[in-house]
Amino acid sequence: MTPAHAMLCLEIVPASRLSRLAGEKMDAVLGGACFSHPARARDISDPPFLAVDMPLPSGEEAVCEVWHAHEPLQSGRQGPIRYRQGDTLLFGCVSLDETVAGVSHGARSPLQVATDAAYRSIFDLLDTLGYDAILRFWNYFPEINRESHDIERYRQFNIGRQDAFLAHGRSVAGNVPAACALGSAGGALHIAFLAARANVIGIENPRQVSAYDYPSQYGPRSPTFARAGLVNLGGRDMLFISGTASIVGHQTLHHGDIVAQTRECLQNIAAIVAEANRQAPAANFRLDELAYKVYVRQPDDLDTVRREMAQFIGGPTSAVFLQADVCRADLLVEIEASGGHAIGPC
Ligand code: 3EB
Repeated sequence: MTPAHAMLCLEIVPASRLSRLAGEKMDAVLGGACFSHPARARDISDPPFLAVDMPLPSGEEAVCEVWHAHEPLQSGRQGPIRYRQGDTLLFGCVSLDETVAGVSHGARSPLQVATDAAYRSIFDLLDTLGYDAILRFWNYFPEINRESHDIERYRQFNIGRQDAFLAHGRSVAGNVPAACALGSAGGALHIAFLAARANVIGIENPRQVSAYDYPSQYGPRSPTFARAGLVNLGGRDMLFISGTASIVGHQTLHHGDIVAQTRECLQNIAAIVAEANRQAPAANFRLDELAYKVYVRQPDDLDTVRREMAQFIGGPTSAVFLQADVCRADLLVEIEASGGHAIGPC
């Protein structure tokens, strides 16, 4: 039986409308993230929202993704984390300034130190409050492809993240959380996360080597994320698909070809959806019923990506388009998606 209300609902709204959400409507908001360039001064701290410096296609207003929960909620803070929780769900976010985090830590770069500290704080919080399942991490920080301290910043991030997983006795392969990691236009290291008192299953993509098994040519530590997370909340199967790129096996395909990279991303998402449906046959996830977030490296490619997506997916879809650097210099586009929850208006 399908419940009358999904426990979780994702709504995309212009930032100007978020500030006007009040009272009862805001009570049901878990939190979210707003994207604009430059990042707006944060005018909302409860519920917890990230303010990420990330350009939109020209002319578009600042946009927010807003997670609503259909259960009573209360807000809190622990260390650097702002969060809002119900009996089942928790959304949290943390913004750490590398320049502060990185004071005199020897060989470890400021980004690695900040990432390690942020993830340890998150795991402390989830352990304290008893949320077993992490449905999704979103990671944003500037200059993701720049090299410093003799190593690319994305790789510094991967070391800090994996160290925090290990420090908390968490597995760094197999059943790990879904995630994305994108280069913002500036500002702090921002991490948002959605967790639940539930069981989440990590889904892998048969077309790709699992990221946690990437060979060392991509950095001294493999990235700690699964291709997707599958969870049942309130009787509904939900799927959180990680950032997905033009990678087959462990290699980037279609250098410099935005059309082919977009199609390869979508083939990968289709393969992940098929794998999720194999593990949860009743779910029947469909490409044209997912909510998408699309990160494009070069603004001039936005229209091409939009067109390829419409052609591949067909039907009406919810999609947010952003300009961001992707975590390998040769990747031009990355697409994430989720489904099974309600899609707004919530
Ligand atoms: C990839 O498949 C592309 O480090 O958390 C996608 C999703 C990517 C998540 C992460 C990185 C991450 O390797 C990059």
